[in-house]
Formats: sequence, structure tokens, C-alpha cells
Amino acid sequence: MELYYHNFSPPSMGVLFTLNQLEVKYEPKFLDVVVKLDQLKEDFLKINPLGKVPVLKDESFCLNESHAIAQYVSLKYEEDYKSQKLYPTDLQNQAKVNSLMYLESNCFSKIYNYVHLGLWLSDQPPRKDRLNDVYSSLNSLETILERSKFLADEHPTLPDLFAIATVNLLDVAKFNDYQKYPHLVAWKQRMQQLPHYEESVGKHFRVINDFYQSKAYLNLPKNDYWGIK
Ligand SMILES: N[C@@H](CCC(=O)N[C@@H](CS)C(=O)NCC(=O)O)C(=O)O
Repeated sequence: MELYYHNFSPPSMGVLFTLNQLEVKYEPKFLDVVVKLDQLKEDFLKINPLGKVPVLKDESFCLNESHAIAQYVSLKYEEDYKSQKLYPTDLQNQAKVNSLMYLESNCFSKIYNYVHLGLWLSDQPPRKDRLNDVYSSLNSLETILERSKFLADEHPTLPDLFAIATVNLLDVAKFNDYQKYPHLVAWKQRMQQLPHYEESVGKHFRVINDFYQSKAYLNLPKNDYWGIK
């Protein structure tokens, strides 16, 4: 199994976290979507015509959309006997996890639109006009986390593995208004203690933060695709 990913991509991190928590063997395939624009090359478009990462290639089967990939690998590899599953197989618990996966996907779009790539690649501030969407996402997550330790249950499930990368994006934009979100803050700390957090998410965010703080984006070659001047 091969996973095409980029280390700046939160959806890629959600899949990496899933594969690592499941302790599934896979071949990571870094795709340079920023400088070389490998996602637009013919070979990759055969794998994902949408030109996005992450993509899972399992022999001749190719799957894009990070949440669907995580569901596929969990259904394929998560042992039946496990009691605290990332992706439960009974109908109602699985439906609950799915519901939170959809919510997470929505939060990702809102938070990503606030942080936006211009900030990472061309020295622009976060989009203040989109701040209300950030608060609306954090309110939803806080409301859920007031009722359980993790998003769908008392143990981590798939949406937690995605939401932590989504919420970490806010650190890059130096958002730190967490006063109204004590349960979310406590959940973030619990997530950071998971055995595979560091290799799947933590180390990538350190690279992203260093990249941004050091203004390394100013040294990127000119690139019309991402609007890098
Ligand atoms: N909904 C998709 C989002 C995929 C996506 O937007 N990937 C970005 C990286 S986070 C990408 O590949 N961008 C390259 C491009 O747009 O050219 C998922 O969850 O997999």
C-alpha cells in the first residue's frame, strides 16, 4: 500500500495518524505539491484526476478524500477483537463516527479558509473576515467535548485523528483565544499524548511553524499556481 501525501497537509496527517495508530505497513510517497507541482503531472493525475493529496494506492485500487481513506484502511485492517476501535463496525457507533467525520470536514474547510495558503506561502495575514467561522467550528467541537472525552466516544476514534491537525492549523496563524474552550484545550493535550501523535502530526507542525516563523516562504521560487511572487 502506498500513501501519497504532503507534510503540510492536515488531511494527509489525519490519514498518516490513522495508519500509524493501526500499525499498518505502508510506503509513504511524498508529493511536492508546492514547488514542483507534482499533483498536476500526468502520472499523478492517473492516480487522482483531482490533483490532490492524500491518495491511497492499494495495488490497482486508488482512493482519494482523506476521511474515506481512513475509513477504508480501518475497515480493512482494524482487528475485530479490539474493544476501543478507531472505526467501530456496529451500525450506530459507526454512524456516530461518520457524523463527526462530516462535521470535522466542515471545520477543516472553515479553519483552512481563515489560515489560508497565502499566509504560508506569500506573507499575508490570516483572513480576519473569516474569524466567525473559526469560532463557530470551535463552539461545535467544545459542545461535543463537554459531553465526552473524545469526539465520538470516551476513547479516540477517526474524527479525533483528523480534528487535531485541523485545530493545530490555528497555531500557525497565532490564534490563541481559547478562553471559552476549556474542554477543547484538555482534549488537545490528550491527543498529543497518543503514541503516534508525534510522528503523524506533531513533527509536521513543527516544520510548518518553523517554515512560517523563519519566513522561508519568501525564498520559494516564483509560482503562479500558488500566487508566489
Ligand atoms: N477534501 C480533501 C482535501 C484534499 C486537499 O485539498 N489537499 C490539498 C492539500 S491539504 C492539496 O492536495 N492541494 C494541492 C492543490 O490544490 O493543488 C481531503 O480531505 O482529502
